Amino acid sequence: MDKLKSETIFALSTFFASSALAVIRVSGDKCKKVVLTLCNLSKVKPRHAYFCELKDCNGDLIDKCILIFFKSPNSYTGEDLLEIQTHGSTAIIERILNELKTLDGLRMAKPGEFSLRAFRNKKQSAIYFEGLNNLISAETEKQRIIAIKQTFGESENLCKKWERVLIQSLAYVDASIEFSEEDDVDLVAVEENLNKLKKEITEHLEKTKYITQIKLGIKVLIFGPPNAGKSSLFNLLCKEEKVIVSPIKGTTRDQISADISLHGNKLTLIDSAGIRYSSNQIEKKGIEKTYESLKELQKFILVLSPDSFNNRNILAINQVLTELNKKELIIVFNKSDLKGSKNKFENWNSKIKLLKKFKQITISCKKKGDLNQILKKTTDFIHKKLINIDSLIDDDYFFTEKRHIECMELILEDISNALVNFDSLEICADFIKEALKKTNDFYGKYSEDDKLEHIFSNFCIGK
Ligand SMILES: Nc1nc2c(ncn2[C@@H]2O[C@H](COP(=O)(O)OP(=O)(O)OP(=O)(O)O)[C@@H](O)[C@H]2O)c(=O)[nH]1
Ligand SMILES: [Mg+2]
Repeated sequence: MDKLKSETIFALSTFFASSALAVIRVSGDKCKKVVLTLCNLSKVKPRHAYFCELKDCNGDLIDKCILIFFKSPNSYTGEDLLEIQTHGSTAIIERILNELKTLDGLRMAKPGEFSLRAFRNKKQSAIYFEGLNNLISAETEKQRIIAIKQTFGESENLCKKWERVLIQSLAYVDASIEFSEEDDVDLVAVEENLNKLKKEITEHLEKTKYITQIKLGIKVLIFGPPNAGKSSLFNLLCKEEKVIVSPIKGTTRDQISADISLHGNKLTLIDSAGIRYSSNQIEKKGIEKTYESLKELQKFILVLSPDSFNNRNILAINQVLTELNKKELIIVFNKSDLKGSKNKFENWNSKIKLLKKFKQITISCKKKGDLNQILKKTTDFIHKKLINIDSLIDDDYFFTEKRHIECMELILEDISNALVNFDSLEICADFIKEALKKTNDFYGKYSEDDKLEHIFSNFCIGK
């Protein structure tokens, strides 16, 4: 800890690319030395913008910059902090970073290290910094709204509300233990409040689990009869010829997956072996995998084509749809360029009544013309009808991290134990105390060092 404190760190806080401006941050005791060495200023007033020359150790001009000094503890990190705003060329940035590296006692910051130092200096809670990290990486309006709640207090207020219920419950239980002769303490209300709290935290836990899973990537299986164009659609969405496409039925034998970004959402797209009876051992295994994924996953794209309309395929697809229950599915009618395709698509719909339950789109992966347009039409459709995460996020989302899930699970366990032991008030009180300790974990108050480093290592460098 002391060693960390004695080291002054620096990093580029803006993007490493050509832009109008770049901001380099320096944090630690050596800030004033940097000001003197690079800018030849022997004194700097805190929170004043200085327009000055930035020179290397030979006295050659690197760039002119704006320099702002924040004196400890009134800075982002709580340490002396320097912000150097220069022109944003990669050459200038690199030159300054190299110059800083040569100064004694200075080193490049690790990802999230500025925030970690701020946290250690008790500037803000862990939820605040996690929110800030989410705010920086927010790609959609809903993500920004959740991040704002975390950064500017709403999520923390919710934890504090939970904390208050626990403190109050503990006070009543303690009072009841101490004054066991008297009937004044309303234990029924305490039990009711604890039950309400359990219900509320459980709801937040479920939502958070859902949202974190989505953040990691939504798995979408492309399935359908052989030769319908599943791999062609997969390649179209990946924007590259990732997998083999051929007129031979059973070309795809194993599952192949690729991560793609669809309207800012991470998707793991899986191409699969076409569903049919096959005597080929390898293909058979591939088809088994398709069936397993149909059981495991939640979101699917069914690809059908005019030339795959036959009794065998109708039977197989009908069976799959019957077993899908409430899972989410969209249908892509592919090969619309083939003659008579419209009739064949109608035939699919009339032979398998269940198909009409699902949203459908007609495309051609091979149509001559603007593939970009087809891609846009298809991705818009997938986003709207299968993926649209933003529509799943209501105003009631406050948490996003795996760490938050762990905290909530532990608190819930203690509350459940407290409730189970409501007849033995001493034991009940102990569990409420435990739950209270764990609410502190939400703010990161009692987190061990390595746990903290883990939280902050997800941040970008320079934050
Ligand atoms: N006319 C036409 N042909 C297409 C279209 N999409 C794919 N094809 C062709 O249909 C054949 C099968 O395409 P694939 O993408 O390999 O089909 P698949 O469903 O992955 O087939 P398997 O892996 O064998 O199950 C290939 O010859 C493709 O070029 C389309 O929109 N129109
Ligand atoms: Mg294929």
